[in-house]
Amino acid sequence: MGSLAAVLRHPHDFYPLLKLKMASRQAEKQIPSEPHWAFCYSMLHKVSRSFALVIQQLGTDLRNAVCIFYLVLRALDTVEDDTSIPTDVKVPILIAFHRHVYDREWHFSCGTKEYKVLMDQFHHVSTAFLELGKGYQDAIEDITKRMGAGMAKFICKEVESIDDYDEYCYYVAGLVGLGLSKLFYASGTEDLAPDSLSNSMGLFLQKTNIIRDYLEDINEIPKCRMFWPREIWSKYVNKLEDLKYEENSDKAVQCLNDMVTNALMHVEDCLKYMSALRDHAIFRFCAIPQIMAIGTLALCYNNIEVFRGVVKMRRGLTAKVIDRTNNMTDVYLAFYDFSNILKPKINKNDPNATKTLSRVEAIQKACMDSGVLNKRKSYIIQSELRYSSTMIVIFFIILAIIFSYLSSTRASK
Ligand code: D61
Ligand code: MG
Repeated sequence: MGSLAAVLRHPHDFYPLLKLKMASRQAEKQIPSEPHWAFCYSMLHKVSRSFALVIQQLGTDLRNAVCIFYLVLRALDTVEDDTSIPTDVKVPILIAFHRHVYDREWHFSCGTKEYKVLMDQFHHVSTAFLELGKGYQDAIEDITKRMGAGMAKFICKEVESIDDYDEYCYYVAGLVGLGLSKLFYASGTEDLAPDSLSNSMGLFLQKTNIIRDYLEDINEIPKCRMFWPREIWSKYVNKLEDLKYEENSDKAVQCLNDMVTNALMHVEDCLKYMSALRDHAIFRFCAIPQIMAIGTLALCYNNIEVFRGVVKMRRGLTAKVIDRTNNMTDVYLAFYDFSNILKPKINKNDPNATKTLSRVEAIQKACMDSGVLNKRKSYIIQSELRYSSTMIVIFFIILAIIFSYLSSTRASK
């Protein structure tokens, strides 16, 4: 019923949503027959709401490697995220995780729901890992080792400075970017991207998650998790959790805007990274999550709801992004449009207004300088207007038909 209401409110979402639904049905049908690969792909669909579909569209070899890369790191992250595991148990597991992937007997039960299934049946993941090419295995092992060590370091350490924040995000997401670039290179279709650009791809996604998930992380049971750096929040409140109390609403929004401005720093690097990609499937795999991130930041900026519940892009808009992201022109248009949504939300009394505005303008300039912006009008906003006016016309035609039908049946009675 909720989705019917959503489609009625945004009728232009209907077609992309239908297409997305059919694509995910298709993906579910394509699950391989060998039990370990079947487990890995069905797990991927269960644990990764956003990445499964774009991973599914990669060529077979690279797809298998990225799928296992994802599941290995998701399992490592399940250990990191489980706040009920005592530190002295958790740290050695994180540090040795890169060796466990070679051991079909190894497993460690933790996490909940689908994550628990992934952990309990991890032998399927290690079996599949052992079937990958040596180049893929080495890249996955190397990143898992470095990420595990980084996570272990931050188990006993809080995110104090902005440098700590960047360092933590490097371990949990920047390294994924480095690893993916290596896998793309190993697949023979792409050049090896510079580490700093690969890192920015991960940082932009991770920081967006950390901003959006404030409430979920602070309310984590039995122990809250804190990723917002003290160097930023201490300018606004005495304790990070104070941001969620209604009496601090003004300060909370200012702090949130500071965090969004910080995340926007990575955009130019991300555009540069994506503009160097050649393969269409790899391009979409990289670009769709990035567009979702800038869309989420535009939605979160100056939005008190981040401290009250979940702020997410509506499913229809997500479906539209998946449907329409095919080349760099689409990416520039999307980044331009979403920064245009954010721009009018900047309040000149916000302590970081000037900084945020100059960030947004720098992003818009990068999109402009690509020279593709005037070729096509718009990505999200204009098409919504165009579609909705068409829909209003169709709506009235249908209404007229129903009305004339009803009046003719009444007349014949
Ligand atoms: C191109 C395309 C995709 C990219 C990329 C470049 C560069 C980096 C990334 C994806 C990684 C972005 C991570 C952002 C989401 N954050 C998390 O999931 C947090 O966990 C971090 C540690 C595990 C990372 C697992 C991962 C994620 C995405 C992948 C991947 C591996 C492998 C291949 C493709 C994508 C977060 O998780 C909790 C949650 O958000 O639910 C956390 O614990 O902080
Ligand atoms: Mg984590």
